[in-house]
Amino acid sequence: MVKRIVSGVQPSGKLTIGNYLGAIKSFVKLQDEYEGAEFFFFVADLHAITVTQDRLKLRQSIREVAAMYIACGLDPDKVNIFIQSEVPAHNQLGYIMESTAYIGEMERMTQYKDKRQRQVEGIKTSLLTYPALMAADILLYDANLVPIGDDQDQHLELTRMVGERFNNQYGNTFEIPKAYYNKDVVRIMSLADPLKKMSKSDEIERSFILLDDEPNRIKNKIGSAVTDSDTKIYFDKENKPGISNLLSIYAGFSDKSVEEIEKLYENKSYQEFKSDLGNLIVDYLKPIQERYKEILNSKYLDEVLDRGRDRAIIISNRKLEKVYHKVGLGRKK
Ligand code: AQP
Repeated sequence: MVKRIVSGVQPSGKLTIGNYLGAIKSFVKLQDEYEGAEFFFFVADLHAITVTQDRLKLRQSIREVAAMYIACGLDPDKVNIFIQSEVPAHNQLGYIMESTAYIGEMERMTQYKDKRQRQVEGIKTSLLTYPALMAADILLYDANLVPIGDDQDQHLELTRMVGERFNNQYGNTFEIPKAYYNKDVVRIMSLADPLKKMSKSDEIERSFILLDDEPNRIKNKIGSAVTDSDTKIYFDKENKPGISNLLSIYAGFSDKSVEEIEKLYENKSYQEFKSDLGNLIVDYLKPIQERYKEILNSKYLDEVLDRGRDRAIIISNRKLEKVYHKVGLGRKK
């Protein structure tokens, strides 16, 4: 039985349509699918500081991610929404996980290898060790289902491994989580370079569409998205990565399959396709953006985050106490 579901998004900038189609849309689906489960969706601010962040921007982004969760359809009456750094047990169990995992295991993570190459001013220790914190994020809640994108596979595998290692060494303590992949979800690629993932921290602004981008900006970004010289609209990731990416985005924002969309645009131009796609995204995001504006600076958002934090603290402290006891930390009570 699915008891608890946990996931988070880093506030390393404003959220993109990649974050929505790849993660938040699935969170909303899960919330409706697993009625009996308890949900913990957090803003992963501790993960964001594995690379340097501007403190004022970070603080703003934390609020923005939380508001976007709600605007996109997460219902605070059904799910717990909280900020990771406000629940100290994440860090505390993170350290225990660092003391369970081996350095070699961290060094093998491909995200670490990729991200370290992009660091010009030195690599922070936490960029290496954050998978231990991620293991803690999940194991603290005995989550048995974790919605992730395929880029997080390796981290979830590590979580399972350190959880099992701890259980073997100290006796059964943690539920070992399973990944939840939404089969409809594909990786959304950069509009400027369709061979690269769309990322909120990309320096090229036209490479991503933000969930709170103005309508004209959205249309312009789609209009200027890199495509290929051939003029036909069909899905071929290898030879037509630009158009294939736009087809995936179209499918994500409509209830149509890629095949249906291909048919619809069989004899139409790129221009017509892009113009329709721009309008589709604008219309889809309109109610989300309206709700987002209402919530962002509201007391309601703080109430939701307080409530989520309080519940997360109760559950996570219970687990942490058990873990400390098993490891032999502190005084015997
Ligand atoms: N382009 C994408 N396509 C599909 N899914 C995506 N996700 C992110 N980008 C895409 C999914 O969003 C969830 C939360 O991601 P995150 O913000 O915690 O980390 P990330 O994957 O590193 O996202 P970004 O936007 O690329 O952030 P930066 O630029 O800071 O590294 C994850 O489930 C992810 O799969």
